[in-house]
Amino acid sequence: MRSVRMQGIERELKTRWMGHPLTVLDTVDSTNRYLKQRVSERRSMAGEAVWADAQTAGRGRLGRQWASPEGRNIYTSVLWTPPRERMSGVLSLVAGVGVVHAVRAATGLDARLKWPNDVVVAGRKFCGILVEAGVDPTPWAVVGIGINVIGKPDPQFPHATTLEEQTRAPVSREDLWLHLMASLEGIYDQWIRAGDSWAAEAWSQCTATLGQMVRVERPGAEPWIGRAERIDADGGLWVTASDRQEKVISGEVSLRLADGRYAP
Ligand code: BT5
Repeated sequence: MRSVRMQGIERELKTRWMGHPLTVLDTVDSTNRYLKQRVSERRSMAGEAVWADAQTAGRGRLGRQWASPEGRNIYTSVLWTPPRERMSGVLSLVAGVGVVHAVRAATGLDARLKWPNDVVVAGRKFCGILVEAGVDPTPWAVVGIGINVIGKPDPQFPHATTLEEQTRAPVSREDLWLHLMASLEGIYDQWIRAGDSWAAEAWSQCTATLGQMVRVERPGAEPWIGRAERIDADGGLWVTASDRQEKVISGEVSLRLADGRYAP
């Protein structure tokens, strides 16, 4: 059930546009699906958001699922309408930086980004980001963010954690959501002014991946190990070994540390 505070949370927002207007739901199949439908019905506006207390069909990338139990987490989607020339993998970087800054501000935890789009603390994933975008009728991006906040993580995901598990103290979902909207607005506006390479640099400042030896796993190909060197503004990751250098693209590969761990 949505809390009373969650229900009226839009009144507490200090943002100019991010998170307005907000729809708060007890349950929905997927907040991304819900917002995309509004886009397709031409009923949406930039900054519009949805926050559900539970999802029955929460989605990850490539058809994977996002576990979305009720009463404990954040499942939220926000609509962005960037200029056409800014539509690329950079959107996911911008969203990731926004989440990291919000979680650090709200909890003090050392949240970091694991390429391409996971947010981790102490090597465990507490947040996933799913950006779905298109240009019909005009450029749009639905930025979906799932954050494990309260209680223990689902034991079926060995790399998962929750913010409370990490802080060992209560964390307010509502405070965190307010931080999230403020942080996303600040990072988005700065990205529009400063450019895509600024976003890649901001991402690089809060990553757990760069500098690490990583194992690049591609379906049907031999895995190989190299150093994660840098990220391009389109989100591609340069990995270098003694005999090869490649830009790996999210969706094509999965990345683990060379020693098999999920993240540092
Ligand atoms: C993601 O996908 O990490 C993106 C997840 C985005 C979820 C949000 S919630 C609001 C919005 N509405 C939606 O329908 N989706 C977005 P991916 O990188 O594919 O990771 C998915 C994998 O993470 C799964 O295959 C599991 O292994 C693991 N996983 C699933 N649920 C998890 C959870 N609650 N916490 C940690 N790991 C989880």
